[in-house]
Amino acid sequence: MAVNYSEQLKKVSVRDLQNDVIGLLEKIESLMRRASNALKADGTGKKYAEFERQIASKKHDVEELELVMSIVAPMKAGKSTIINAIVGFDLLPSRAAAMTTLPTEIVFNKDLTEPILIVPKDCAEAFNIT
Ligand SMILES: Nc1nc2c(ncn2[C@@H]2O[C@H](COP(=O)(O)OP(=O)(O)OP(=O)(O)O)[C@@H](O)[C@H]2O)c(=O)[nH]1
Ligand SMILES: [Mg+2]
Repeated sequence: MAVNYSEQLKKVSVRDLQNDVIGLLEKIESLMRRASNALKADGTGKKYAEFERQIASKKHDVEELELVMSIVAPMKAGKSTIINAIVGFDLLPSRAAAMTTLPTEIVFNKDLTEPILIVPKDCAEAFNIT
C-alpha cells in the first residue's frame, strides 16, 4: 500500500518533533556517559566524555529551537524559494535572474519586527568600487 507522506507530514507538529529529537539525544548522551565511565581506565573514556558534552550542547540547541540548516545548490535551483516557504514570507529575492549570489547567513532574532541586511565591510567596498 502506498504511503501518503504529505498527509503524514501535516500531522507532525514542531513540538512533537522537538520532543522526539530531545528524547533521542538524551539516550545518546546516556550511552556516551556510560562509555566514558566504562572506558575511563584505558584512556578512550575522554573521547566519549567529549561526545557526551557535544550531544548535551546540541540538546540545548534543540530545546531552544536554535537549529542550523544548510541549503546548498547550484544557481537558480530554488534555494531562496524554499527558504521563503520555510520562513513563511518573501525574505529573500527569488526570480529567474541571479539573485542571492553570495553565501548568505540568515539568523532568527525574536526581538526584530522586520529583517535587517548586514553586508560585510569588504564586500560593501567591492560593491562600491564596482
Ligand atoms: N517550476 C519551479 N520553479 C521554481 C521552483 N522553485 C523555484 N522556482 C523558480 O526558479 C527561479 C529561481 O528561484 P530562486 O529561489 O531565486 O533560486 P536560487 O537558488 O535562490 O537562485 P540564486 O540565489 O540566484 O542562486 C524563480 O523564478 C523561482 O520562482 C520549483 O520548485 N518549481
Ligand atoms: Mg537565492
